[in-house]
Amino acid sequence: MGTAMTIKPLIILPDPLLRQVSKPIERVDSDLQRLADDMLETMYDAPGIGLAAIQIGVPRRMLVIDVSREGEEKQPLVFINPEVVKSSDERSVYEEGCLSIPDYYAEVERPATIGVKYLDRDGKEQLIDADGLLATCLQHEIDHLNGVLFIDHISRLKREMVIKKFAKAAKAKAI
Ligand code: GNR
Ligand code: NI
Repeated sequence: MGTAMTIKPLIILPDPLLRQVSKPIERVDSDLQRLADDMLETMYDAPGIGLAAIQIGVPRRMLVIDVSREGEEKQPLVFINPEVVKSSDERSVYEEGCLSIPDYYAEVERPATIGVKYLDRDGKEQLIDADGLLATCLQHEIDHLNGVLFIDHISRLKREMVIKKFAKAAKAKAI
């Protein structure tokens, strides 16, 4: 029985996979748990505080998050088929980045607090009230499940500049 986790290659802009809507997960089995563990390993290696399955090329509705700080105990979280069931009128602004859009950062405004219903790594239904960085990160990841990127929340001018830059870089790499 192999238990070693695998670091998977990340999908980068402008890969059209990032615009795909991910499909619900029908069964939480050992294959899915292995995928969750590989996603956590890939996220920690990057390093990042969240990762959606589509970022490693799997169009399924699962994401992982760990917003614990460096030096603190790790707090890996697995969210399967997450659904936002409530969100606050209060907004908060964070400087966001994305492992699929390396080295670009921008401020994004989102609901400060959200409630999310999901299945955990054991397939058990859970409800979480999230605020702060966890709320922001959860919304960033749930966006990925719907083919939405954080640059979709910034100005059109900035977004088009970023997309152009990454399209150019991909073209140069292909030669
Ligand atoms: O590592 C990440 N950091 C981050 C910072 C602010 C808001 C969202 C994030 S998520 C990002 C990892 C990632 O791209 N997840 O999809
Ligand atoms: Ni991202």
